[in-house]
Amino acid sequence: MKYQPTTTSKNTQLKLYERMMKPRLIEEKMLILLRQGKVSKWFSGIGQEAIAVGVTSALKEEEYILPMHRNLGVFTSRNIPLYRLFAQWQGKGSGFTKGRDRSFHFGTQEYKIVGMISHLGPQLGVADGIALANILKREKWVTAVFTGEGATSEGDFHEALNVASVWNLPVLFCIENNGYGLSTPTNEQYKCENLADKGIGYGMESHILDGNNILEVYEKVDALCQSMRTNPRPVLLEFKTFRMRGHEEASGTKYVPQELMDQWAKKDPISNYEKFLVSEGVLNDGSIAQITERIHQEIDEHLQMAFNEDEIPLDPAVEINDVYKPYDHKEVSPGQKVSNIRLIDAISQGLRQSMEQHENLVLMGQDIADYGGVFKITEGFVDAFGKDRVRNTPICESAIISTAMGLSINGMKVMVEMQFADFVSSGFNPIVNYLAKSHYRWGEHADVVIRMPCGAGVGAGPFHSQTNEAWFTKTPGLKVVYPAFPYDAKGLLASAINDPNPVLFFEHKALYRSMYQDVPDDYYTLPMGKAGLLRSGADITIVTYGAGVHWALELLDNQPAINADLIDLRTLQPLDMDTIYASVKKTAKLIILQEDSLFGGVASDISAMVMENCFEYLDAPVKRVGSLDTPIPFAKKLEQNYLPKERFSLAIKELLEY
Ligand SMILES: Cc1ncc(C[n+]2csc(CCOP(=O)(O)OP(=O)(O)O)c2C)c(N)n1
Repeated sequence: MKYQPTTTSKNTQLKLYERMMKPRLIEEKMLILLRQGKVSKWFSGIGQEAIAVGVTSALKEEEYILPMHRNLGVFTSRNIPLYRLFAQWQGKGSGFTKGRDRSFHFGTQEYKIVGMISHLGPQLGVADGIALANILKREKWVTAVFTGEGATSEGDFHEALNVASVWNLPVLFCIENNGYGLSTPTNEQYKCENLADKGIGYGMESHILDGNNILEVYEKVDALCQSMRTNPRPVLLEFKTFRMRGHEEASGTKYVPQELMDQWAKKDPISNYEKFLVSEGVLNDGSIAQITERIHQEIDEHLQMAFNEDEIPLDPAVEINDVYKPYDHKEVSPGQKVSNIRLIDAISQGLRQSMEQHENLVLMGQDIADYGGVFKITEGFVDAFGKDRVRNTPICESAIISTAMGLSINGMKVMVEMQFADFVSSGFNPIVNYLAKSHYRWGEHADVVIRMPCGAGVGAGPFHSQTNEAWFTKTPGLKVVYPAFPYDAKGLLASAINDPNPVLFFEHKALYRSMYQDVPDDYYTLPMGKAGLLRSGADITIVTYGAGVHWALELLDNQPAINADLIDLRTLQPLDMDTIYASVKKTAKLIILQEDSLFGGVASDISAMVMENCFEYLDAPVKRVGSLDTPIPFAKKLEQNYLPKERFSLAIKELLEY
């Protein structure tokens, strides 16, 4: 292997050598421990050290780096004490996840490292968000993110590169092309000659680098970072390298031709560099032995510390308490002056006032800037707050949700508008796996509200009518808000934005322009997790939310003989079970009405909890009423037939007569 004449100082040359040796020697130790059953899975980066070490060494300490599963050199080059890494791999308390996640699946704000989630691709969009926050804060920093060549086949790769390019974000996208994605060779993964060529399609500068040559990696990345700091732009780098061991240790390398192994063994980034440094007089046998011995000693000492550490004590309350970031709701009382406005106006007003409250709040969504969004909720916002904070996005829900995560990691608050709640399925993965799980996994909250225009009754068919809250109430780590009235919507939206946890905020489209109420003009907040008791009666409890509230009110207005408690849940996570229990203990009968199709919805869980906790108080089985278990049909009569409004009045009659 050839090393070009170098501008890198001898000191740095030596530092780079030591930085590559450390992960190599750690890995060699881990392979022994793995065979002894003392560590769990191991993803080897042997032979790829020059990339992680070179890129990390070219970045400043303040600059975020987002590594993958073969990038131990990122963690060691940021000088994380080794015992903390070892503890992480053993699931011990000194690690970064309280034993909740394994290997490199963690981040640390202290070292400005944001680790991966298993799904690989979302990492790239998170880098976009971090870089965008830097731009908005006028910080001239680069963000580096890694991906394997296999994960470039994920839509997230395409989406994240496109967003970075359209928004001109200073992200260094580093593809480690190591020949195989698990057992799949590159020719079964992509068809172009070089992955760097994909840069052209995104209008993005790209380069191919020899990933096994530390000086080439370090010098080129260093020069690029300097240039990106003064002239912010994304850059795509393809590092050619090779995976010298199995996908993970247990899986072997039988499918890799021996010639390839032999050919790449000759290109080992450490032994070649070592020879070069010896020839340059930077290293000699004595100093090599000294460095090796010093690192071995450090590894042994720190391993002992990790082994000596006790297992994490079990405490279910600690586990439950760490799912959400603790947050004290601050009540801001509504002012006296009110105006009679529609649900849609209340949401728009609440959002506008939150933009005034929080200078770091950024809005993102399709067509939300000059166009004002398809429902016009952000109309006029660009004039008031500028295009930096009110951002039109390309059509790429997954990358935008990941970008929102990155913005939050880097100190911003975010509201993402789904054009329709139905389209959230295209951003489902980062919501349920990244936003929802980060606080529990490594203590990183996701300060993101996702607004969800939802619901049927507008003749919009299967893909513009769903009320898909149950996809999210199932997922620990998310909060779910579902107001039925303008007053609640405005106050709860302000609270959702204040809350540092991820919140899905459902807004019923059929109520947007039909529902009026006197709403305070000024900013105010309402607490989450408090249901509203809209009517009081002794004979039956009706629990519902969203459009269901208005169906129930209509029924009670038309049939005054029905003597019911009517509970509007307002938020589904947290869920106010106390109000439900208290009412059921009084009325002895419960009917739960939801617009969502029946099976697996919120009503089912409420029913189960009431059966478990109030069985002795009940005079009849709990009744659930929901939509048909079909997709939502378009034609008016079919849609009416699908929705539970008619069935609700029959069911309540039956239950009263039970
Ligand atoms: C969405 C998703 N699909 C599949 C997997 C299983 N998986 C984990 S790593 C991997 C191969 C990744 O290959 P590449 O991106 O080239 O990275 P490398 O492992 O070669 O470093 C696969 C298939 C996963 N983790 N996530």
